[in-house]
Amino acid sequence: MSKPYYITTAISYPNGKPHIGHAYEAIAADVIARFQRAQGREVRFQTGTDEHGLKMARKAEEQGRTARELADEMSGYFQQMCDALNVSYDRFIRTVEDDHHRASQALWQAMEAKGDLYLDRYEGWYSVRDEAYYDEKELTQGEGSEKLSPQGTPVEWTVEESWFFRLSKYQDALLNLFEETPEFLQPDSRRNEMISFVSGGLRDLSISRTSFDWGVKVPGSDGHVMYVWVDALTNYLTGLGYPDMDGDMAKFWPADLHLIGKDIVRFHTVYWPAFLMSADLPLPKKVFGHGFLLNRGEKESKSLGNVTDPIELAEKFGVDTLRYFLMREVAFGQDGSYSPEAIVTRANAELANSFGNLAQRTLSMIFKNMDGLLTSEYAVHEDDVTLSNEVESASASLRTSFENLAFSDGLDAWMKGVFACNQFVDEQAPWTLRKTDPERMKAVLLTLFKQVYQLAIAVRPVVPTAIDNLLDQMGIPSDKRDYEAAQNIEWFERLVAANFTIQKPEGVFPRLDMPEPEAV
Ligand code: ME8
Repeated sequence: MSKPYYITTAISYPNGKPHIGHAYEAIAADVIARFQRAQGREVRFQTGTDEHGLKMARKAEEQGRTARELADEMSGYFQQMCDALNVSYDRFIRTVEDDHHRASQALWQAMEAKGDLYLDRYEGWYSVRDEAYYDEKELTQGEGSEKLSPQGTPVEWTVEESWFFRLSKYQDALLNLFEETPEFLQPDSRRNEMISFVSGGLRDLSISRTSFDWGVKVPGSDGHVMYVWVDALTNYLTGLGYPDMDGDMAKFWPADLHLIGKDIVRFHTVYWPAFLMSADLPLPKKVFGHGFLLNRGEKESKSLGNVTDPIELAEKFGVDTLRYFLMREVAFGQDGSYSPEAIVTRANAELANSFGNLAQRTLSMIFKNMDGLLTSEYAVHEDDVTLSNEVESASASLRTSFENLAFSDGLDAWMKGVFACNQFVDEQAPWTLRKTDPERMKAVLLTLFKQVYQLAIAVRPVVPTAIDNLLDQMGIPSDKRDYEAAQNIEWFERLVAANFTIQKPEGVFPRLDMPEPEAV
């Protein structure tokens, strides 16, 4: 049995509706989860919402309702988005849930038992938008007397009694971690940023607040709620039943991958491993900080009026199209840009005209010229072997790239396999063979059928609905849709030996119309 695999996304702040960045992260994590399942691994996949903290409390106050009401409404939109985008999570966690409060308090007590917590007074800068503390030296001057965080958000001077975590004690351990286990934090550029941040000196971290009560209560300390990032990070343990160390904790912890955006790398690779070391828990194997998605090169914001609802985008272009575009267009780890024209161009060129056309041509020729009936009794030609080697190598490259989270490279390799097949169709010209050498035509179509199957299995984690639709038409049993089945196709020979027929094919990747230019 291969090892279980645990993957998480960040949990989103439900202080508004989800945006395209949230969709991007959820889709990428889903592709990884499906890819690992296709490799035969038992996967646990968690996503959810991060509902406590001052940002939520203030937003609710602005709207004249309770934080819980705001959280209940908005969290629902995040879950709907995941469902609409076919995100195959095992748990959608909400930090207001009881088991999460228990897990956060247990982690707190473990850190306290280690002697890592003490009560003091916090005086310093806080950004509500980032829910983060900053040192004076990290700030820049905004307009007038306003000071800004490194993320460009306003900070406010905060003075209150607070519990502190001895973060400074973990400085050397963290530097060792970055140096000795480079795969812990990827991509490399982000690791360099964190090495320089930690080398600059770590101060102890204020981890409780007394000026509001929207959070997890600090055990045994009336009036204190936990700093929202302490409870937020703990969600990764809650979902596995922590503090119970048997069951899912034993099976899935440490996490294989925390997938997060580049703006929250500090929390996940400095604070989180320090909390875990303090509580004597193993560290996650990898944290990957992906880039940001921009709308035509610009950050989306309410003031620019360019905020896109990811569900509308999926409804307009198709869920699979959006998933494919996001994984294909952006080099994972770097920032990327999207626009309706770029989505349509990519989908038409690669999904509709290349792969979709290949599948449709192959299946309709089998349907029309062979009554949909495949058998395996044809002489194999050298060209057939060459093509299947090319496709095999494209699929193997996709798998290696996906293992390294290089989705765009993997899909590029996949397209090479698709091109090789389309070239084979043109060269072999089965429509001519139909008259000149019908036996060879059948052999060519059987070869193509097998390659379409291979290419479909390779890309299935990215475009699951369209591929399942195609595989249904091809008559591929549902338990033969993973990498293991695609690598060892003896079952296929048995299947075609017994009157194997395909259905009348229908295209699975429609050609999309180019959107009208928007009126300015
Ligand atoms: O940071 N492109 O929540 P969040 C790509 N609650 N990714 C983006 C993005 C964009 N334009 N904008 C945001 C939080 N993200 C915390 C996380 S985890 C214990 C707590 C990513 O709703 C962002 O980097 O602000 C993060 O990974 C996720 O979306 C949620 O962001």
